[in-house]
Amino acid sequence: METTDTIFAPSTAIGGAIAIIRISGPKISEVIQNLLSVTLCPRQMTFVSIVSCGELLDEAMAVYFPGPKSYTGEDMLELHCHGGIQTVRRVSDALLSLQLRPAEGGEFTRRAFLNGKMDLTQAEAVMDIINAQADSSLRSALHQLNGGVRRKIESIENRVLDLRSAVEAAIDYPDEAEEDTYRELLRTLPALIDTIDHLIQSGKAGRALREGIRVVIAGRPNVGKSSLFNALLNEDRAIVTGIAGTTRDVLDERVAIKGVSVRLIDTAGLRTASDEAESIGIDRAIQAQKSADLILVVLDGSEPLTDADRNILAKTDPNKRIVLSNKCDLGKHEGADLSISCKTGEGIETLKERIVSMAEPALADTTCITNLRHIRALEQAQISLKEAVRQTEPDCIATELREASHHLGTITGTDVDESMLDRIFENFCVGK
Ligand SMILES: Nc1nc2c(ncn2[C@@H]2O[C@H](COP(=O)(O)OP(=O)(O)OP(=O)(O)O)[C@@H](O)[C@H]2O)c(=O)[nH]1
Ligand SMILES: [Mg+2]
Repeated sequence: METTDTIFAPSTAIGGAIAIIRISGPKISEVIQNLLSVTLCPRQMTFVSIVSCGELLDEAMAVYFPGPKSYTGEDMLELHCHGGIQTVRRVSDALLSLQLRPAEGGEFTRRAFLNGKMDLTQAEAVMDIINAQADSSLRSALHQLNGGVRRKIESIENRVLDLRSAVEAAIDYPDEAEEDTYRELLRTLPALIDTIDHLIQSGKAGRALREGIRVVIAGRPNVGKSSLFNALLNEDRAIVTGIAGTTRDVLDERVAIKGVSVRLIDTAGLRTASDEAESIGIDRAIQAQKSADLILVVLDGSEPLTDADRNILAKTDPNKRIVLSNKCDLGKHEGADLSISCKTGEGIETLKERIVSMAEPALADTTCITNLRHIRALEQAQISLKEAVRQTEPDCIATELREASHHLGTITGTDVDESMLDRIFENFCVGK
């Protein structure tokens, strides 16, 4: 793509103390000459007056990054102006009058990709970093920015490429030796398919966890589930009463617990329902438990265990639950994992730590591929490779392998078209 025009955009949010305007393209020297009338040392912040048509627009700091040692790989200039919409407007007008163009969302990063400063997974990581809601998402995006995903995909791409050259050699020079070479390599294909499968599965799991681990609060009526829901959310979200059967529907709220994104789910108390609404609520509670990453089983410490409690304990997986003895201000069950009181707040902090520590091993794996586009492309590549295993004719095998290479190439960006780039960068913010 031709990138001969010079683009600019404010890169900071309106309303801050400082507004950074980024400029990239061949007209940087002209901008410096016309608006700053100083010589800027590369990569050195310099105090400047921005003057257009004899009028002072702002006193600012400027940094000049000559290409290719810049973010986009082109000549770049950053103007650190005073914040506020008027300054940004006046400087933008001056840049427009020099025939510069306002940048589209993600255009700086798109240029960085097109100029070979980063591969596509790294370009996408830039946006993931900006959008990261939880600490674990940020860490995984940084790993991606660092080339972690690219390296993984490239190693798979190389193995497919080796196989392709062997098969294509056997097509071009059909003799026994060539045939043996590629048959040998073909035997390694199932292992490669397994590797891809592992990447897809761990990627999907990691993705789900990053979107929020599902923590379901379960227990018989009136033990304090909704009180716990409110305590973990730090707000009075669910209705709490002394009457058993208060919660009817499933309540679902997002909360960050010590940097981990959690989908907290309050459910109806499990018992024989007294009416239709409660019965539906109980069915939903059972469904919610099935899809939980973690279940908080709440017992009422002020009362002896009942059959309903024992039933819930029997039906939940000990590896996926924390058994809580609530109302410890009144009494406790010794067999529980932790005693808490939603009334006094006792044990709630410890509970938060336990929730996070149960989720952490999975979240600590920052190396998994969590971008949906990458997962989809891996799935496509896997389909082609499986097809290659099934084929017997070298021609057909080569076709499938080429297809697999193409799908892998779309991930790192060695094999993408304009429309795909448009789709990827359309969600970027302006100035990045
Ligand atoms: N003393 C004491 N009372 C509590 C505690 N936690 C909850 N309660 C009380 O227990 C009663 C039931 O609390 P809820 O949170 O509505 O219980 P629930 O498990 O959601 O009940 P259902 O929605 O009916 O299944 C309320 O009167 C709460 O005030 C606690 O730690 N100590
Ligand atoms: Mg409730």
